[in-house]
Amino acid sequence: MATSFVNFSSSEPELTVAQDDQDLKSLDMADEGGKSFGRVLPRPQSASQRICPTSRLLLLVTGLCTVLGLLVILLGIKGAQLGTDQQGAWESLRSFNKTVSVGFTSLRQKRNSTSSQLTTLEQTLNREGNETERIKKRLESLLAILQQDSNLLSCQLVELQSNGSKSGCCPKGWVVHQESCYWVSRLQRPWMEAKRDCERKDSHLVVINSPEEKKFVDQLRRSSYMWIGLTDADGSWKWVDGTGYTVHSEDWGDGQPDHWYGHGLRGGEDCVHTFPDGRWNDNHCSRSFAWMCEKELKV
Ligand code: MBG
Ligand code: CA
Repeated sequence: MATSFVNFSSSEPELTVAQDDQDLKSLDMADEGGKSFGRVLPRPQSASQRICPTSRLLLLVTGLCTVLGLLVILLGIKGAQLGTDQQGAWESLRSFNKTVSVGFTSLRQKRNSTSSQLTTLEQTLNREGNETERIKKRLESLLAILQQDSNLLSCQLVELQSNGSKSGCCPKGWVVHQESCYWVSRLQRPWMEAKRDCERKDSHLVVINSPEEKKFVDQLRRSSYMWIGLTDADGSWKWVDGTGYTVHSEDWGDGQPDHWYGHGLRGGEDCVHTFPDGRWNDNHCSRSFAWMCEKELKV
């Protein structure tokens, strides 16, 4: 036996109460044909089934409106909160900016002040430096005078103590080295005149006794060509103090001594002078060169 149910779907809004009655009747008739024992009561309807579709639509719209309203209120509250937060952040930023600006101004002032202090300090230092340099130079010159006086005094003391037989110092203008004093001429003269000049100065033309002394003489000489106290005028090589000399080729320039006669002057070459490189050459004694005198310290 088939049982039909009334369809209440919202897709059929044209369904009316009259139609419902007809349906019920048809149900009754079906039951009679099916040997039922009495009249069947209509099934109870749910609350939603009892409300008409228009009302349901109305309810739906109202619900939607309520939800939308709530959403709008929520968004409003959120927006207000956001606005408050933004205002706070803006205030903090402004205050931070102000602090930074104040700090920057203060730093700039400090920098200016430090810069002017530095300038003043620099000027003071320069002044002090100049003054120190001036005092230093004055002290140095005083010290040099003091040194000279001290040397002179010690020389005089040595001379006094030895009754004039000893001298502890070199005369002014002479250079002390080891136990000798040396003097270099500015003029140029023939060898014999140079020799006599040294003797007038209570000294002799330089006598070189060691490679060390040769090095010192080379450093002291002003001129490239300078007479020294070596000659073979009497036939053998001797120093002016009478000591003999044996020729060592390393002392001489290439091919020297050669007693050269090619100069056209009378005789050969008997007097010795330095070449620019410090090595020696025998030359005609009448030639004019600078010369060096030496005197031993009497100590
Ligand atoms: C010269 C010397 C001279 C003689 C000559 C020989 C280039 O030097 O001064 O003394 O030795 O050389 O050529
Ligand atoms: Ca020569």
